[in-house]
Amino acid sequence: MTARKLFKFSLIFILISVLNQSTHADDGYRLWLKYDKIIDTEVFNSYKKLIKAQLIIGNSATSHIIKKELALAFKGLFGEAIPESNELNENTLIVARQSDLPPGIVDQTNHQVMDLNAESFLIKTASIHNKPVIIITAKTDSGLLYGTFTFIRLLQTYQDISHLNIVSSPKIKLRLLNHWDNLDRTVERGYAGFSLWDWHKLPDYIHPYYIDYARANASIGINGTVLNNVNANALILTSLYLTKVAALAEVFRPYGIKVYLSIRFSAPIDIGGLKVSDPLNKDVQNWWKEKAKEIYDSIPDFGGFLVKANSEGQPGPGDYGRTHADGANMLADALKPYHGVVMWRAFVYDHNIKEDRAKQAFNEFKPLDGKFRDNVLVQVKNGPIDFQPREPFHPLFGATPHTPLMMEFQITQEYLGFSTHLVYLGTLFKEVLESDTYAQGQGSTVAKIIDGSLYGQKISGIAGIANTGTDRNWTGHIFAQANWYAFGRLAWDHSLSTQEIAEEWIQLSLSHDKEVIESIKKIMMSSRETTVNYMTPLGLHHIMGWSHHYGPAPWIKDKQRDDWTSVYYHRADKQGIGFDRTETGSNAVSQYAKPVREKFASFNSCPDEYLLWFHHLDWNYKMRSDKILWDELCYRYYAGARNVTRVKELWNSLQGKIDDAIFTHVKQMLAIQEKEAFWWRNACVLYFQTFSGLLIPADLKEPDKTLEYYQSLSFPFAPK
Ligand code: GCV
Repeated sequence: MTARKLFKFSLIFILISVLNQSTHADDGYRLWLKYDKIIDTEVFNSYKKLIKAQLIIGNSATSHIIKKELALAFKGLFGEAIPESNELNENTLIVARQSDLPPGIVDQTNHQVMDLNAESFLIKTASIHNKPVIIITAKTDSGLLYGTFTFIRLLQTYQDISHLNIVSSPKIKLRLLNHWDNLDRTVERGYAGFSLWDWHKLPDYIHPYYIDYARANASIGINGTVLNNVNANALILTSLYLTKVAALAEVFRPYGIKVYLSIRFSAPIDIGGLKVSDPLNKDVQNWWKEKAKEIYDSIPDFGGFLVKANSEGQPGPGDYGRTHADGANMLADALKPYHGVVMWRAFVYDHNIKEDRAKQAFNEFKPLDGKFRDNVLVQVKNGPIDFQPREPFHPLFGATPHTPLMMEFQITQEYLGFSTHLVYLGTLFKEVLESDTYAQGQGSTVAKIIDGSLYGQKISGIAGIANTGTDRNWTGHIFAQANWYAFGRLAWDHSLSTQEIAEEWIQLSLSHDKEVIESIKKIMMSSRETTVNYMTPLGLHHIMGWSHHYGPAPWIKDKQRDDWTSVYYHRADKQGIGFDRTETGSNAVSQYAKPVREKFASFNSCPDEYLLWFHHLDWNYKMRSDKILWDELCYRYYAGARNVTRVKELWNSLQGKIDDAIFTHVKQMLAIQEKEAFWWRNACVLYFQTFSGLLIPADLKEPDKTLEYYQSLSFPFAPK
């Protein structure tokens, strides 16, 4: 080889090595289960000392999954496999159901395992024949799997594992994702591509991401999935589709995930050839019984039905003059022999009732308390309108001692910037869960109602509208993964703090560097408040683009329903702004328990966050900040937008400290978010100014475009 050629080859070699080091492009597919090699030598060595072999006892499908997951994790984290063992050696990791534990170990764990429920687990350092070991044990396979994922998470987050004694049980029984996925693979309010479920190729083709979806969910304790949209197509219940559903159920089963379906109430007519779907009609009742039997024949652990009825044009028992309880009970009776549940949604508002939409669910469901079968849960959105950036908690929480209420959160960001805006929802979820309803005196938090502890209810549940799709990174925005993650972690344990969840997620997904973690945590923790400020500060709500809900449009009026317009909600006029929900207005405030009612009803005690939700106030109303309302509104809008710029700068300072591909992805998203935050700010301030007639405070920069410009924008193909 000539010197010239040698030089050329060396150059290429150096170039390839440099590229290999600096352009590890993380596409986000691995979510929080990355298992990248441990970079901290001290941690690495301590783990290598403590885990020398793994012994997994059991022969079920779940045991095999556990074995595979641990092998994958060890290979990634340690760069090499940890040998599997058939016997107990020093520093062996033992994973076994309680009933399979070797006798010496049983003695050391028995009293703790006795307290476990079917999904709980114990992770413990112990010794057998004087040899130190680590044990993961549970009563069931699901518990073991949760314990395994928790143990892996300890390693991923570099925790000390030399003295472990973790007992963990889920606080809520049903922890579900709700997919608003249609059979044609579009996703209602989905911003991350198409539906994950490839119905056309099912049941024969099992896409590998079904398995990764199950792994991700199991790793955070989610134990159920409603596969299809609540605006349901009855075809899902035909045998053609049930075979496909059964195939998915089979994939998910060993991961402890049950499959549920949204049903269309008129299915007996749509696909059953009946003339009615009246819940009191014998033929209709029998049709559902037969259908339940058919489902359970192929999916023995089928979870049950989710129902949207008599809401936004969906059919329901009301079509026959029957109540929601009549409808729910008919389905509950059909599912009862197989231990299935009905999750009946409280998101209802009637076309013909001229009542404040915020009041309608309470008005319809409160009188039905105690009338539902014991396998019915009423699923309630977190607030009384519709997943707005901020709403007070739904007044039904606490109001139904005899009916278990299931929480419905929206993980997909329909009203929070789609998947383009970085908004960490952990803080929103937590704010709602910690709200005190005072239903049984102080401390009657929403969380205690949801987990069943306040009224001693036997079933409990929480659902999150999924933000997943076929986008390579699953959720559109890398940070939207954190919302899926936070939902799962809080569903398992609502006492976790949102900071600790954020920190955990950052370590699992982005970095172990302390400064980087702190910067990103700062970004995440303030992100929801920032968004509220540039979209709907001070309790404003429902002022977004018509139908697709993209961008600001407080000027929307004259639609087929008043309560689908923006002007209905903000009620701005020359005198002031806000929806009077006190006695002098719709009196929605009366639906809350006394101390809450009193707090919200007086503008002196009503928190600023909910002020315009409950009150119509003068533009010159003096706020706590000493500013007049108009000025405060402007400052909030400007602060929100300004904060996005700050976040952008903080993010840019992280270049080179996190994966390049992720850095660039988020950087571009933040640029869009910044543009849209300024758009929200300008459009809203200019529009409300037409009513207030007041100047934008002098220290704030005037918007550079006119209101007419913002009103002229249209987005015919915005996702919806
Ligand atoms: C699935 C809102 C959304 C609809 C959604 C509905 C619901 O109105 O905009 O897309 O429909 O809530 O939760 O049923």
